[in-house]
Amino acid sequence: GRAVEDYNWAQYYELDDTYTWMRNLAMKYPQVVTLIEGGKTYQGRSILGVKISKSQSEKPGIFLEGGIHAREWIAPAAATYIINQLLTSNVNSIKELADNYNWYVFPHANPDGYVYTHTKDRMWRKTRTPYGSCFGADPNRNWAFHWNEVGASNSACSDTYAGPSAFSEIETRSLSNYIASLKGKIQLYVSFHAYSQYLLYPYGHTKSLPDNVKDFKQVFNAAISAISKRYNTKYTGGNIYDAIYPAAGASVDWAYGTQDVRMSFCYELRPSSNSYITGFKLPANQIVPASEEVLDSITAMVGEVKKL
Ligand code: ING
Ligand code: ZN
Repeated sequence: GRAVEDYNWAQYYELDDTYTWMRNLAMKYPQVVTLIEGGKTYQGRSILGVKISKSQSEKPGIFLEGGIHAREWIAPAAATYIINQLLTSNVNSIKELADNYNWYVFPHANPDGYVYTHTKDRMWRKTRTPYGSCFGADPNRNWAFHWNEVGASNSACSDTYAGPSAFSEIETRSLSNYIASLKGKIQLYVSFHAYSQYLLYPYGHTKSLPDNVKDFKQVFNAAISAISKRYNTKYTGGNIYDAIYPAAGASVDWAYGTQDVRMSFCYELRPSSNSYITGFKLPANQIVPASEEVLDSITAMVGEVKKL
C-alpha cells in the first residue's frame, strides 16, 4: 500500500489510489477517521466515505458528496483535499471546522463511471448500468424527489437519463439509504460538480423557492464572497431552476426536500464557462487553488449557517 504521505493534490488519481489513501487514513487516525461503505455500485464496487469526528459528543453533521458525475474530476479531488485539510491543517478556522462538526465525506458517489473515464471515455457522466444498447442513468436525476418531472430524459442513451424509476441506480439507492440513516444529524449537505463556477441551492424541479430562501440567500452571499477572496475567482448562481436550468431528481433537492437537511448546496467548481480551458479537463495544477478557495467558501458557509 501507498503511504498517506505519498498522496498529493498535484495530480488526479484513479479510484483505487484514492480508496487506498482513505483506508490508510483510517489506520493512521483510528480515533478520528471511520471508513464507511455508503453504498455499492452496479459493477460491485464500494462507495467509500470517511466520517471525521474528533470526539464522540453530539455535533452537527456536514455531508460532502463528490464525483456523482464521472468526468468532473475536480469534484473528488476537492473532496479529498478537504478531508486532508480537516485532518492536518494548523489553520485555526479549519481546526474549528474539524473540532465542531462531524464530517461525512464521499469523494466518489459514482465509482463505476469514474473508472470508465480513466479507462474508456474521459467524457462519461453517468453510471454504467446497462439499459438496452446504452449504458447508465444520470445519478443526479435519479433521486426520489419530484423524480423525472423536468430537465431529465426518458432516453437511456441521453446524458441526463432519469433512469427507469426513482432510485433505479444502486448507487443513489444505497447512498441515499445511508444518508437517511443519518436523519436529523445533517445540518448541511454539499454536492461538488463541475464546471461553471456556480453556487446553487434548491429547487431544481420548480421555480418555486424553498421556504427558507432568505437563509439560503444569506449563506449563499457569504459563501460566494469568501470564494473570491484568495484568488479573485468569481462565482455566481442562485436557485437551480433559475440560475442554470430546470433539473429534477438531484441529490441536493432530495436532501433538502425529504431529509430535513435545511441547508443544501451544489458547487459547480472551476473552470468558468467562458474559460479557454476545456470544462471537465481542469489542469491538475489548479486542483489546489480550486480546492483552497472552496474550503474558504465552506468555512464561511458553515459560519453563516451557525448564525441562523
Ligand atoms: N451540473 C448539474 C447537473 O446535474 C445541477 C447542475 C446541480 C442540477 C444540482 C441539479 C442540481 O446537471 C452538472 N455540471 O452536472
Ligand atoms: Zn455534474
